Amino acid sequence: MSVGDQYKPLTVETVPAWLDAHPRLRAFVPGPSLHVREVGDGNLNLVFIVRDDPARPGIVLKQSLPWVRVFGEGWPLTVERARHEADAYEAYQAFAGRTIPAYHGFDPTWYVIAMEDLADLRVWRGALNDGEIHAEAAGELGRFVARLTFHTSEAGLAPETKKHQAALAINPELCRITEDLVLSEPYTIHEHNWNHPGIDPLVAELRADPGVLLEVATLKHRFLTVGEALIHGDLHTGSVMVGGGRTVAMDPEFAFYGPVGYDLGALWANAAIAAVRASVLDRPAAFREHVAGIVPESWEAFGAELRALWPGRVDPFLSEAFLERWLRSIWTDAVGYAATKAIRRMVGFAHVTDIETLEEPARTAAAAIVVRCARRFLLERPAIGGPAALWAVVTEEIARG
Ligand code: SR1
Ligand code: MG
Repeated sequence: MSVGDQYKPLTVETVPAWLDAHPRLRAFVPGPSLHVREVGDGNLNLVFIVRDDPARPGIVLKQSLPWVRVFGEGWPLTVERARHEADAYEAYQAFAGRTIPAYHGFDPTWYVIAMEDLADLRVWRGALNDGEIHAEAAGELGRFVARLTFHTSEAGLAPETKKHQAALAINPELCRITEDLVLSEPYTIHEHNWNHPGIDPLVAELRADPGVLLEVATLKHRFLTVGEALIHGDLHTGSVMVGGGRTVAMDPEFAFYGPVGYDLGALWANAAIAAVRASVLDRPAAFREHVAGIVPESWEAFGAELRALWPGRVDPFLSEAFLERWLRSIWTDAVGYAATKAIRRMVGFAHVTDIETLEEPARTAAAAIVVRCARRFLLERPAIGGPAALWAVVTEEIARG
């Protein structure tokens, strides 16, 4: 979809006039002069923090560009992703409470979403990179995924309603990014891919392993065909903000009706990556235990919340026993997607600061450990029955160095 004539990328200079033309949003920052900072550090969009007093929260404006920000105009990407993000926030508002930013509206001409300025919070990836402990984050995210699982699936919606919601939420261009960048390209020779030369042999082995390729094809097929709930679609630690006891999931521009395990897998891949970083940096034991708790705490909170919500399901035929079976299926998916989300960050287009800010030789050593963990997640999935077994793989591979 091309942008209209009135669309222009905002700049720190043009944001004040844009806000003046949006009085309802300007009311969040009523002072006479505005301080605007562009703080987008993701791969795709512009993000502005706007304040009338630099010391007090104001408003955040996020605008999609008609291309991939980190690549440039040579990689076009639909601006409609902002609409998908806005729609996801609207849907999540009904049950997510303060685990999403307060959502203030969407401008469909400029593809701008307005939301809460999460002033005292920081991106969880950066906090983990710095060795900060945010004890509540994993549990909050597990509960958030459980709530979206319940309230946007046939558990919480009449089947007709769910089908209409799913139709409105189709997000083919953003899904295609995932299908390509996460679930295909890393396993092929592709110009988007890169890795540290020290892991070339591991990468070659991965790409030549029929068992790996079959698992990834299966996961890709499930991503293409399974529409369980309105998943976030990109729930890595860079899509989460933490601070002051609050945990906020943001950036749901990849949201669509997909497999729930994809969201948990995204979180767990990044927990494994954070654990490997913590190990090569020899972080204190308390921090390493905190990171080791992310998978069990999120999984337990997810299961507990979904079980607590289940008596309120709209279709009693979806029994308690069915829920237990569904939880097993979500677990199995999540382990597989954790593998693919970890591998894409070591081998594919978009890498992560957890690893890339390490000095050599730690950087290459860390990437190798992550790839070995992820390969085992894929191949040993049937034997990885719970968080302890999953984390045992991480611990063993870290110990191998
Ligand atoms: C083109 S880079 C795309 C990646 O950035 C987002 O954060 C998603 O993870 C996506 O795969
Ligand atoms: Mg993002």
